[in-house]
Amino acid sequence: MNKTNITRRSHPREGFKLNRKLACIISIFFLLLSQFAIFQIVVEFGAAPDTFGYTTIGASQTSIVGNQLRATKFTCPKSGQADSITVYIKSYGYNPKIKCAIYADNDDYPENLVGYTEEWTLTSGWDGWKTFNIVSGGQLQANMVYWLVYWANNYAYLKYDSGDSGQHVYKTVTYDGFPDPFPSGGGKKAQVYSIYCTYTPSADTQAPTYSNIATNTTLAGAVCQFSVLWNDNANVSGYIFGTNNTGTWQNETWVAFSVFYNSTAAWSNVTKTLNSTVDVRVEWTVWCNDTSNNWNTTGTQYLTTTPTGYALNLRVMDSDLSDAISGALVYKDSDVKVSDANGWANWTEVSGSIQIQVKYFGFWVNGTSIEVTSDTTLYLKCNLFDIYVKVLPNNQQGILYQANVTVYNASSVEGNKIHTALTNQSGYASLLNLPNNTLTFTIYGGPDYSIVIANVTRSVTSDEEVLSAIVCDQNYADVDIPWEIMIYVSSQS
Ligand SMILES: [Ca+2]
Ligand SMILES: [Ca+2]
Repeated sequence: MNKTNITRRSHPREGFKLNRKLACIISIFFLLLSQFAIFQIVVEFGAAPDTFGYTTIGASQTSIVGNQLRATKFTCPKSGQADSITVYIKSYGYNPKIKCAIYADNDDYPENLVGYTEEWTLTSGWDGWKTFNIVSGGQLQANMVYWLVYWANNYAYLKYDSGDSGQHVYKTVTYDGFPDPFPSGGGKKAQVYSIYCTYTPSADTQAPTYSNIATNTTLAGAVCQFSVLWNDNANVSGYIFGTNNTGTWQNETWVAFSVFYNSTAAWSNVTKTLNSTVDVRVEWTVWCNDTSNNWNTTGTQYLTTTPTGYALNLRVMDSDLSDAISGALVYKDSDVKVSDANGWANWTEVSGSIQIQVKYFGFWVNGTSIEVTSDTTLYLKCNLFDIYVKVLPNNQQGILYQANVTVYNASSVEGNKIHTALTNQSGYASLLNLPNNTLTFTIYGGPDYSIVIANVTRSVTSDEEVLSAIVCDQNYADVDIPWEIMIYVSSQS
């Protein structure tokens, strides 16, 4: 960054006050105009001179030999026309001819001559600022780097302070007409000299531009933010928001931007509660002016209000979708319902992204993310599997017929019971819809669940799975088992 001291001759606040008055007038216009009216309001502001350069009298001074170009680098913030160059000069006892110039920058070195001033002869005893009027050229571009150049044909003192590296360039050239381009090979110093340019900024005729037009909801009755990002070549000033959200078109009063996105841009963010009726076309428009009161508009934007939610009907099913599962815990985000006798868990007023999870006997058997944008019915295919398991007597000879095989999610107590089944004539028990986990299989030696003849765990991992056989080796000798088939069936072994 160059060390730059910019003096503002007009305070931006003055523009704001003026804009507020204008806003009142403009608002009345808007109330009278229909939303379809085309309008343009142009107000000319007198362009006040501005400066760029170093307007401070430097603490140090140095005698500058004649016939040497002395250039100091600055950035001009706005486009405009240079009026003059002002330098702090102190007499060294000579009366040199002096003039100034502006050079464009090329890679941190002065290059093309942009403009130059009248010539003046230093008077004896001079010690102060001297303004040289531009007599040729002087067109300036916003945010461009320029070199302000002092040139004399004999000694005088100049004032300076320490500056940025390479901010000052000196080059010996015999005093004459300004060279164009600036001769190469000059020396560099980290100094900033007391020299500045006074210029008249160009009138701003460019209207603001817009982007990022957005609304953050369409739900009827919801609080909605209407957003537009406005940008300008100079700066944005304020905006007017209009909408038919209430049923009739209404333009609000002009609002000055108070928080800026950057030095030339700001968001017009307006919050409204949307019309509570579904399927209403809500139209809206934003108008924005810049600090020179150039206007632009988004034109008519619109959204259509949507229902606040939808029906969400979930049916808990087993892995092959053949059985509906009742008694499962169905989570819709943190909200939970128990699936009914036909496996259903139903909600209303649902919208947006939903996380669904199903828990069955303490085990997660489904996890699904969905986006609800209309009435939705889903069958949840859960990890619930049908399995077969063979039950063998203690001697592993023959089979057990009508043995009670009961499956628990943990210890063998009634509250943990998932399913129960009796073995068939081949010694197999068929158990439906077990969660895919390690479960407890308990085989009882009587209908009252009083005598345990086997208690093992088996892992259920897939549908139609045949688990490893269970050998009933507990309390077996003590039990009178009426259903044991002692006939040895070779084909079953
Ligand atoms: Ca503008
Ligand atoms: Ca099944």
